[in-house]
Order: sequence, then structure tokens, then C-alpha cells
Amino acid sequence: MMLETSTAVDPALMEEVRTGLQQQPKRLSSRFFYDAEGSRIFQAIMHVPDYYLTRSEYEVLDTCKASLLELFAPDDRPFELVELGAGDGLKTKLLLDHFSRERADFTYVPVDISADALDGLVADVSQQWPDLQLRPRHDDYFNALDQLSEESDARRVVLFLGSNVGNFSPDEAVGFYQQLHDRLQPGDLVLTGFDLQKHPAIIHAAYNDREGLTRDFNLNLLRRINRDLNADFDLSAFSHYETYSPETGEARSYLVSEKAQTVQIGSLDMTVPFQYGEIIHTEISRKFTRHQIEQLAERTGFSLAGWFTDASAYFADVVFER
Ligand code: AVI
Repeated sequence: MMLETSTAVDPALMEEVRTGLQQQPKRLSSRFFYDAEGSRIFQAIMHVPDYYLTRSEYEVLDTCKASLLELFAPDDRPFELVELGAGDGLKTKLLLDHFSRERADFTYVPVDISADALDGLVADVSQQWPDLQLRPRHDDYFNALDQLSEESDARRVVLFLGSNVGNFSPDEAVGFYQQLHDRLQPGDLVLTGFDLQKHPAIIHAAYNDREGLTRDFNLNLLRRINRDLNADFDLSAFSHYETYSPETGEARSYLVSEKAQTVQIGSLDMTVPFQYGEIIHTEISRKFTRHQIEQLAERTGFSLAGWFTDASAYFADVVFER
């Protein structure tokens, strides 16, 4: 996930709203969930009991941190730990803490397009581990990787945690790993957090939490559009609706119009009609089988170098080798 906290209007958001609300069915990408308020709600979601993903991945990393270090640094070779997305604190810190205690020779390179998210993380990490080598990159993921390859020949270990890969369509996921493959050297590694397919009721509950935080997270997208694009969405006239299909492994989030209504988007000079019950599709959160993960590695030129799960096998952290 890339966090955005700037208040300037994002031209990509304008384009997304202009095109997405003219499509049938209407759609808006979950990429735009993460303004300052959306990022705050997502941090809270990670702690609600129904949202098992963060807890499960924490368990995986905690139980497997020693094996991960052996994979990352055989013979104590130096490595660069490049984290895509500035990290959500606890999970990354668990690894930084273990690697530092073991005196591993590594540089931590958090990459994010949000300067705010990066600054917060850097302040925090340098306070907790003053001796850690830290090289933050305020950049797009792939630009940052391009530059890294020109700067050093240490082994790169790329972290892409939190099931962020689940928010890609299957084609986007293949494109993402192909781009990583192009930028890495033979022997470099990628550690990805994948949410696994499991009892559908458990997955469904994670996106319909009893606290209603996922609903607030989804509706916040309309609040953002009201603020950034001078629109007049009535948030009380839209509801959160979630489906999970155990056949496709896709959890899908929608906003549903609770009445026939018309919304004005001032900055785009646009009027958007909604029928009663009409949807805006906002997010896909894909859940994977081991076979699908193996196929993804194979199709994008990686081999599977490590497979780690929690005791319930809800979540897998998987190491691909270039
Ligand atoms: C960031 N991403 C992996 C989360 C997910 O589970 O798809 C975002 C989220 N959406 C609803 N709850 C959390």
C-alpha cells in the first residue's frame, strides 16, 4: 500500500472519477482510499478482531524470522532490505529488531511516494535503532529499484507485505512481478505476504467487521471526493456492501446507492445519476491458493525459495528468488 497524506488534488483522482463514474457498472480504484483519514482508518482496521490478516502475518514473521534471515543472508553476506510501501510499523519492526540483534549486515531502504509516511517511519526507526543503516527513498517503487541497481551490488531483498498483492487484478499482479524481475539481479529475493483461501465466512467477516471500520474506510472515498473535487455525495445515502466468492477467491467491496439520486462533482463539472441499488465497485482483495502463487512465480521468471505460514495456514509469506 502507498500512503498519501498530501492535501493537493491528485490529477489521477480526477481522471479516475471522471472515467470511473461514467462506466457501467461504476467503479473507483481502491488506490484512492489512502488520504490521511483513509490511512488512519486502515491502521485501525489492522487491529480489529475480524481482520485476521495483520495478526496472522505477524505470527508468520515472528515464528519464521530466524529462517528468513538465513535465507536473506547465507554466510552473513550484506543485503539491502527494500520495503515497497513505507511499512505499517509492527511487522517491519519485528524484522528490523531481529536482524539488528543478530548483527546482520544490512541497509533498510523503505520506499514510498508519500513523504509524510516516509518521514514518520524514518524518525521512528532511527530513534529505536540508532545504528541501523537507513536509506529512505521518496519515489515510485520501480524508479527506486532502477536507481538501487545502479548504486550497489549488494543482494536486494524486496519486501511487499500485508497482502497488498491481493489488491491487484491477476494481470496487474503478473505485470508487477515481471517489472520486479526486470529490475533485480539473479539471486535477489522478493518476500510477499499472500492471504490464503480459507473458510469463506472468515474472509467475509474480515471485510464486514463488527466495528464498522471497513464500511467507514469504503465510504471515506466519497468524503475524499467531496473535499478534493468539490462534490456533494450524501454519505448517509450510500452503504458498504461486500461479497466473497470462494470460487474466484475474490473479496469485492462496493458502495450501494440507497435511493435514486443525483450527485454533482463541481471540479469536473459533472452530474452523476444513481438508481436505487446501483453500485460503485471500489476494491478487490484476492485470496490465493499455493498453486496460484507457484504459477505466479513461474510465469514471471522467479523460483520459490521459501514458504512460511501461521499455525492456522491463514496467511503465507513467500520468498521468490530471481
Ligand atoms: C491494503 N489491503 C491489503 C487491504 C485488504 O485487505 O485488501 C485493504 C483493506 N480493505 C478493506 N480492509 C482492508
